[in-house]
Amino acid sequence: MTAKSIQTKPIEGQKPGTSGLRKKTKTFMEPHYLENFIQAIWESIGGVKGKTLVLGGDGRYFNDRAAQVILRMAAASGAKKVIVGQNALMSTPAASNLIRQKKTDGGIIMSASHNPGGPDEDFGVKFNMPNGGPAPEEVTNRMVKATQSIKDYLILEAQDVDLSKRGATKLGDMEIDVVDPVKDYAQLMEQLFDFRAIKGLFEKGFTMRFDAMHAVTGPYAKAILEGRLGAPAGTVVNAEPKPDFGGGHPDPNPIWAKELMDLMMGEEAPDFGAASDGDGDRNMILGRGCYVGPSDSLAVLAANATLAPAYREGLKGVARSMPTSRALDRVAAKRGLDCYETPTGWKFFGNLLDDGRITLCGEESAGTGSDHVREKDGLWAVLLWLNILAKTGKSVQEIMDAHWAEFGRNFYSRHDYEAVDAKKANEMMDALRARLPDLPGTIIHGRTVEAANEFAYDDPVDGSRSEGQGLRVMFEDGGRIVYRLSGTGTVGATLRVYIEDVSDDPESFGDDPQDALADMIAIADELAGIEEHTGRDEPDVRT
Ligand code: G16
Repeated sequence: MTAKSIQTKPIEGQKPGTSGLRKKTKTFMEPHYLENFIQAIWESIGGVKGKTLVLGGDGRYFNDRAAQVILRMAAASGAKKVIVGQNALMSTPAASNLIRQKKTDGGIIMSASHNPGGPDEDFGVKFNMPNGGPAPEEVTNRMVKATQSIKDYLILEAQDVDLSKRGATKLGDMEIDVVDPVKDYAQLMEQLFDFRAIKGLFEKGFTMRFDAMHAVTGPYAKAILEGRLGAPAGTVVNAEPKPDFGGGHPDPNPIWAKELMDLMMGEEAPDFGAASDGDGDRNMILGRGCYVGPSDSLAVLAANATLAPAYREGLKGVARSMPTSRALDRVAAKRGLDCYETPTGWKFFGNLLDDGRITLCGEESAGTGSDHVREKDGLWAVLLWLNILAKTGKSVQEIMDAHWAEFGRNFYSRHDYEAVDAKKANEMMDALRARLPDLPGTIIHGRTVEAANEFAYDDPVDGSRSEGQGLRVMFEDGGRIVYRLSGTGTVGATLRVYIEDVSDDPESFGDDPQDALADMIAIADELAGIEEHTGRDEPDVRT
C-alpha cells in the first residue's frame, strides 16, 4: 500500500460554522471536497503523525464512504491508530466520551446533526479536541486558512476496511480498532445516575416513549432504556439508524417530532416522552399533556441535579448560551451558583468545564450537558429527567408547576425564518445594528427599552474575545428579544428570533407561550422590520 500525494486547489466556502463544516451532501461528494477539508484539519492540529483519533458518525448518507476516505488519509499521514465505531456509527456524546476515556488526540465526527440526510440533503464533518469538545475558533480559523492555500493531500491507495466487524485490524502501518459504539457510553451513564431508582420506576408501571427519529441514538436508547433499565420492549421507537432518517428531519422539536408530540398530547399518552436528534446530542422532553421547552428543561435540571449520584455534592456553577432564556439565572441566583453567558455553540462551554467553573450547561437549541463529556448529550438529559422523576415521584407537569412556583416563569419561544435570502437577512441585521445605540429609553407597546447591544464574549479562562454574537434588546420589565443568523444552515440564511418575557404571577403559568408572548412577538417584528425585509409574515418553525 502506498501513500499518494494528490494535487488539488482551494475550494471556496470551506468554513466551519457553529458546529463543524455543513454542506449539501452532493457538495461533500464533489472531487477533492472532503479530502481538502480533512487535510486542512490535519494541518490545523499540527499533523496526525503518531496520533490516535476517534472516528464515528450519525449514519447519514455518505457516512460509510467518508469514513473510508478519512481512514486512508489518516493512514497516509502517519496516524498511529484510529478507534472507529462499528459501521462507522457513533453518537457525538459517545465520541466525546471515547476521546476522553482513551486519552486520544481528538476525533472526527461525521454529522450534520439535526439537518436532514440523503443525497439531496446535508452532510457535515467536525473535529473534536483531546478534551472531547468541539474545536475552538482558534483551531477552526486555522482550518479555514489551510483550505485556502491547499495544494495537495495525502491518501493511501487501499481496499475498504471492513467496519462491520468489531476488533483490531490494520491499514498500512496504522492500527484500526473497530469498537461497539454503545458500551463505554452506557457504562458512563450507569455511573452518573441512580439506575436502581429508575428501574424501580419502570417496575411500578411507569410508561415512556423515546423517539430516536431513525438516527444514531436508537441503539444507545435501546441498550440503556430497554436493556439496562428494564423499560418494556417498544419503548424506543424509530430505533434503527437510516441514511435518510426515514425521510424526516432528525430534529427533536414539536414540528419534526410531531408523532411523539401528538401522542403525548392525546388520551393515550405515556408518563414521559423524549426524542433525540441525528447525532444524539439534542433532546426534547415531554410529560403527559406537557411540552418542556429546552430553556426550562435546563433550569429544572440545574435545580434538581443533586438528586443524581454524579451531582450529589452540588454544582460548581452553570452556563447557558446568550439566546437561551434566563430561567437558569433564576435558579443560579437562588442557589448561589455562578452563571455564565456564552455565545451560541457548545465549543464556548469547553473552557468553563475544563477549568472547573461549571458542572452543567445548556442551550435553547435543545442541548443540555455536564462535565461528564464536552458535548451536549441527549440521552444524558433524558436519564437525568428520569432520575429526577424517580426520586421525587412527581409527574413532569407537577415538576414544572413546582419549578415555576418557586422560581417564577420565563415564557420563551424561538421563531425561525428558514432559507431567507442571505443578502436581505444581512441587510435587516445591519439596519437593526445601526439603530441599537438609539433604542435605550424608547417606549414600544408600553415597554421601555433598558439596553440594546451586540453580544460579544470575553472568555474568562483564556481571555479570547468573540464578537458579533447576536443583537439583543432588553426591556425594563425583564422581557428580551434576540436576533441572530444561524451558523448551521446550508441554504441561504436562517433568521432566528428569540423572544422572552418573565412572570411571577402563578395565574399566568398555564398560558401557552405563544399567547403569553404575543405582545413581544409583535414588538420583535416591528423593531427589526422582519416582514418588510424578508417578505415573510410568519416563521417556519416555532419552538
Ligand atoms: C449546533 C451547536 C449548538 C448550537 C446549535 C444552533 O447544534 O452545537 O451549540 O446551539 O447548533 O446553532 P445555530 O443557531 O447557529 O444554527 P447541533 O445540534 O446542530 O450540533
